[in-house]
Amino acid sequence: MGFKQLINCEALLNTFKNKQLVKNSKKIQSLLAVVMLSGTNLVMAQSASTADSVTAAEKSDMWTGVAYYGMLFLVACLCVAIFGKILKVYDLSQKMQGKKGLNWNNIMGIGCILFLVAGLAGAIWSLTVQGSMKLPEAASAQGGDIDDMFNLTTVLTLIVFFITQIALFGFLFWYRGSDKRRAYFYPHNNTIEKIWTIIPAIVLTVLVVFGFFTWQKVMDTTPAKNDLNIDVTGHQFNWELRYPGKDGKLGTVNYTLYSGNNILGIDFKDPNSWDDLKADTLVLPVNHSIRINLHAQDVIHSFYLPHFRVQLNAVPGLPTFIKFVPTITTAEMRMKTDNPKFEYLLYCNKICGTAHYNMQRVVRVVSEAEYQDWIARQKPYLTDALKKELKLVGTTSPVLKQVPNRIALNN
Ligand SMILES: [Cu+2]
Repeated sequence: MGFKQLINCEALLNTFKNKQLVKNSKKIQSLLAVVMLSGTNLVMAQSASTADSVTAAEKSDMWTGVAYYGMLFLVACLCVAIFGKILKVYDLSQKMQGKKGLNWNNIMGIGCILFLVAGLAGAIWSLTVQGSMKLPEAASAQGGDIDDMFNLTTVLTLIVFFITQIALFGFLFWYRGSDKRRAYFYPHNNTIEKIWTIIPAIVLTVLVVFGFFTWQKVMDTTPAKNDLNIDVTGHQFNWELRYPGKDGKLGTVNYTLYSGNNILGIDFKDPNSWDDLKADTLVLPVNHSIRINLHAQDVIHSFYLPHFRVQLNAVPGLPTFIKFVPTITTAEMRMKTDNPKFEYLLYCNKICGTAHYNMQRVVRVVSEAEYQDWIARQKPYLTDALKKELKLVGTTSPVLKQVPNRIALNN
């Protein structure tokens, strides 16, 4: 073989390879995606395992990630495929020997029943195992209504789920293909049409009406005389809590007044703001109507109190309000949950940035007397540093009343 021929041969081989590559490129790309996904998962698992605090139990848990279940699924698919091929080979060999082959209709019918049993067992397992991890009893008055609605919807959907799944796979088994019977042509039945239109219509109407009244009750934020107004401001990545002072009124806020010392932009021209208090914990008196005024300073956050079944978005430039009545104190909930360290928590329920997961505050529900004792110990927003910034050093309360003109400088 001459040199030229060798070159030609190699070129031909390359063209062939390229064609094959183009053909297989989609397969290769999908395979690569799967490998990368598993790779990322493993890397993340490894980085978690390098942390000092990771215990042996947590290390074993790292394998039960996406890759583990993905692989398990692939292995299960492979087993089913191999079992199917074995049956097919057995079937062909029987036919080659002139014997009657396998009855595939029976095999598929039994497969459907096995799928039904496995699926229902999985659903019951999920309900009992995951279901037992649900939140404790609702700690607010309207939380009970929301739970009732949730439970009613769950029960109704479960009934429909069990009936339809058993009917679907049961019919696939009972009426599987057979030489002994012919399919019956049954195109229309008015009675059946009426039943499966009227029953869901009634059930859905009940759910919608129930939901409508519950929504009205939960979202009624009309201010009332005995409301405890608390300002909650979300920013990346914390919640700021502002309580009214002795006057029971919160001063107005204006974002243009924001400064390093006045992080809420409180308008100190408003006398109501002078005794506003800063708090680290959201302390709430039990059985007292709480009205939360929500603000956000950068992106949308979400004020989320899962134990009270309360959630509302905090939107920049749009104050939002929510009212609720806490009914179970932290001490009572510690007894109920048999957990002496139990704390209610305020979370952010909008993925608002990198440290979103850590945007939490402890919420403590206490008796009225404990609340009064706690609020008396909180520090005002109008700190010495702020007075200095607003040129109020040395001023006493009566002088402070002349503040408006002097603070005009700040605007
Ligand atoms: Cu947030």
